[in-house]
Amino acid sequence: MCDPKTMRMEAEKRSLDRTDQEMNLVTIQDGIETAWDRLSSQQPQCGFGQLGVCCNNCAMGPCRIDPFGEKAKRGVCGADVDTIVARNLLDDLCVGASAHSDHGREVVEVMRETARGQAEGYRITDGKKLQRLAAEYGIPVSGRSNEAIAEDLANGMLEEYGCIKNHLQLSDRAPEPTRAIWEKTGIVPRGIDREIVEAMHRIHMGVDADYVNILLHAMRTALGDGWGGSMIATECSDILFGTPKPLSSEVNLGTLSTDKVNVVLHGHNPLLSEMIVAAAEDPGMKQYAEKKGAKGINLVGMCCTGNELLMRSGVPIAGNVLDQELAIATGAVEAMIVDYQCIYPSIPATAACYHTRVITTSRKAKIPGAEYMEFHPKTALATAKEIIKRAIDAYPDRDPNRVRIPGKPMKLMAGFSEEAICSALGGTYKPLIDAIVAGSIRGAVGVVGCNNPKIRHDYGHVTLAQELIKRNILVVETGCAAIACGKAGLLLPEAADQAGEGLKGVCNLLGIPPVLHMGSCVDNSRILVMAAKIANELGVGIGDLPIGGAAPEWYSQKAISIGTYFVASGVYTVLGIPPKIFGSQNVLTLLADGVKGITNSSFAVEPDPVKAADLLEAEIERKRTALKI
Ligand code: BF8
Repeated sequence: MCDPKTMRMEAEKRSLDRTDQEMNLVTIQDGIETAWDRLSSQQPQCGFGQLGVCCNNCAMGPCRIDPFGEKAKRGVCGADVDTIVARNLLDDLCVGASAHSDHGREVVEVMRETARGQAEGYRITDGKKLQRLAAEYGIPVSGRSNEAIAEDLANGMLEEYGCIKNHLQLSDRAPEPTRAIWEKTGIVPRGIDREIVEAMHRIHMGVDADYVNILLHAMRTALGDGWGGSMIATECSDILFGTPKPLSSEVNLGTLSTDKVNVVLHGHNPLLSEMIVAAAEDPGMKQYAEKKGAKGINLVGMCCTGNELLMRSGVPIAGNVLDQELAIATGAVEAMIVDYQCIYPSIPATAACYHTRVITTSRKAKIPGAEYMEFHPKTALATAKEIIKRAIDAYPDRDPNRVRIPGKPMKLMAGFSEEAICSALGGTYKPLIDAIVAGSIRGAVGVVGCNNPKIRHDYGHVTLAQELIKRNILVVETGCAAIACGKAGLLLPEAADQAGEGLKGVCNLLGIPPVLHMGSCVDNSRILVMAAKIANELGVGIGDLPIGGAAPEWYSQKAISIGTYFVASGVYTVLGIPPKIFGSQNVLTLLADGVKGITNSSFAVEPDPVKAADLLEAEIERKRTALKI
């Protein structure tokens, strides 16, 4: 591809955002390999794999079912296509639920170490939330220090991972009609790790072969993530670092600086990134940067750890998951500091083309070619300073002739925790409910999830959000979806001009955007809590509400878990990328239709975001009619 016009067309085809297009062009011109190139080199991708009909679980295999011919209708063990497809889906879901929940466990452990005075630099920031949570767990608060309460709360939450009481406290936040459905169907989550371990057991050859039974357990495992591990991650992060409130900041690759040390914080857990922010504020660090010729230190976020920092401290965010290579290709990144999840293993190879240092920090996520600096709560601040120092040390190696920072940052508004939304409404959801009942707002949709190079970068998120707000449907977002809409200017109050008259009026009245940034992917739990509170006010289940969910560009197993706990909680969910289940008509029918009879919600697959908006709107109207509003 050497013709400049062709290269530009390819760059524009890859991404929606101008700054991303500019950097795509640079990578194409300079031959810097990205996910788009690797996707192309993988073509054609395995058709059996896409249908979910391969089984590589045991040494009698690998097997694959021929979905079209008469031969090979069962694996060597005798599993048919329904069993194999359902088992594979549960396997993927477990990976996603584990990622969220293990992240949550680390936050609780640090909360406990903080309470015991064993974690350097951490403190209890939101004492009120701590006390509210303690009350939910039945922990006495009167006359006790925050530290004593936090230690008990951490122990109570950690117990729920293994769980001998067979009950997750925070699942009681779900409305009674929703919990009754779980009870009746036998999908009440009994523990966070427990459901995942049981799922692994069921996947073993010769255990669960009934696809319905397997999929019901998938729901239970996902509920343990949404109402357990993820919710714990969100709540304890708020306790330690503060519950987000509306604030302004900036987004896109233009947030990188031409004359400061650029440090990109990429990954998921705020435990690391919050300490890096604290370390970078040390005046000694700034002086050190100046000594090396820089004008200071510019911290920017990426992916969900970026969302965590943006939500609480307004740290600018450089981009979402498909931006990680593009950021390095600006030639202006001194260090990319990562913990875990969604970090391309090839990042050190990309960084090797520049002066960029990739620093891994988690014992469970090492990457060959990266520098490793193990991060422990006990010595967190000291390690964070050492990491910043390494970033500064790279600054003199920056080649100014190779620096290409594209465009200007886009402004945005973020920080819409569930508490912040409720307080923007005046401390109660009544005004929102009134607007929904009156029809000026038809309903709400959570647009969540990743980027996937199979879909034009950000196109799915942005187009779907635009379509929904036009139809007076409020959009709440998390993860890479929120970053995509931030780049497109949809997280600004002025974006209400793109909304239908009813939604526009409400947004203008409250001074909020029509697309609300609710946080990282574990913060989808904030959406659950909001839905539960609204359902409780109306005296109905979540499945009765005129709401929906969508993951237009998902790639991650975490998204499978999120989508499944949405559906199991009663939220109709549209996926933009087909999950690997199309090899089994039975699995497909159950998830797209059969489940409706259980949770009054289901999955749909629709790659075209305009058609996805049609589906979501139709579902919202169906629910409105049933509610007689
Ligand atoms: O947890 S949205 S690509 S960054 S998986 Fe990853 Fe997907 Fe982005 Fe956050 Ni969520």
